[in-house]
Amino acid sequence: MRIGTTLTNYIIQNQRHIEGATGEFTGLLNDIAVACKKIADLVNKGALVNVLGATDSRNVQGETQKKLDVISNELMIEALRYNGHIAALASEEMDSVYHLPANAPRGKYLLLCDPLDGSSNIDVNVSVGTIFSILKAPDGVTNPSEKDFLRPGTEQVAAGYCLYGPSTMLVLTTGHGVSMFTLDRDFGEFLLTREQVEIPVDTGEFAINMSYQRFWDQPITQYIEECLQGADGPRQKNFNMRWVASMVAEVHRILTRGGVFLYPCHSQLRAAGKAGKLRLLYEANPMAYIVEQAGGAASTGLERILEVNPEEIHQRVPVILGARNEVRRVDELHRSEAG
Ligand code: AHM
Ligand code: MG
Repeated sequence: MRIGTTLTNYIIQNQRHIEGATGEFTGLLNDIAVACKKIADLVNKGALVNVLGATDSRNVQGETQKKLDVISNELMIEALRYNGHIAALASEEMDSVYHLPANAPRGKYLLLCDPLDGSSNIDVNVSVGTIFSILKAPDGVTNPSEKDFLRPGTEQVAAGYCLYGPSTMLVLTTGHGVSMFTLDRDFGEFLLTREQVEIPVDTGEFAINMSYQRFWDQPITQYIEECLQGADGPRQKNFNMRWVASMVAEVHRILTRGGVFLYPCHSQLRAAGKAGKLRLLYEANPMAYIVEQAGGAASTGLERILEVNPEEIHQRVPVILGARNEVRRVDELHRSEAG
């Protein structure tokens, strides 16, 4: 499609690939884009509009919520509530499923989102992002319950993220490759800037939070050790390392110049309920879908992320994603450990 095409036009033209799609899908993506533009505006204004810092509340995972976490969640709900494109919504910032008001029209989609991922970075003016995953509501269900959201990532109709960085960018897949749109603030529109994104199968760059090294399982310890040995070790090449602590920024870097990202399970912390950090339904699944659509791979080490059967809405999962050959190597190490 032509570079500079608006997101709306792009979606309308793409909708024909989606079985049974009506204008509802276009409407839903437009709603999400509107919420993202509003969040982008606040992230951009920051201290000028008093949105930095923390609230007194904690989310269901016990994490202190930032003001912008709460505001972004409200903006997402506000953009979707009365438009008739979704049947319900689930978010990192809400304990349970958000049910639409009784008088709101129902749509056929379910939205899962992390309204502002990487929010520990907000106050230090480093990139953050919104992540979203779209599922179809089961036929005939107008008031979905939590179990209707518990579906493997392979069932996603679309997934995307919006990165609030030096540019605001919306990255989207509907299962036919990955496209990138950049927000033109003069027009107030997301315009297509890149299509058919491809992640190189090999890389010399990994991303992991090294401070948890003592909690890693053996396969992760061995993989990182191999990378660190560089040209003198079994990999016979040097690796560089990055850690932004903002998954959206890490995935965006990987889509742009390659790399592998790891947020493994911290087995020794498992008893304390810390088996990894990232949530399956609204962080790992949408990112895994995008990465696979760009020719990369996404695994827990033991299985393809998109095939994990969810048991609860805020479930956590180990995440290894990016360059296909690196993810394969990590999988191989897990398999040889399992014998
Ligand atoms: P959040 O949803 O509470 O912002 O947490 C998710 C973020 C990811 O974006 C990032 O990869 C990770 O947390 C960083 O975690 P850590 O601080 O352990 O390095
Ligand atoms: Mg998050």
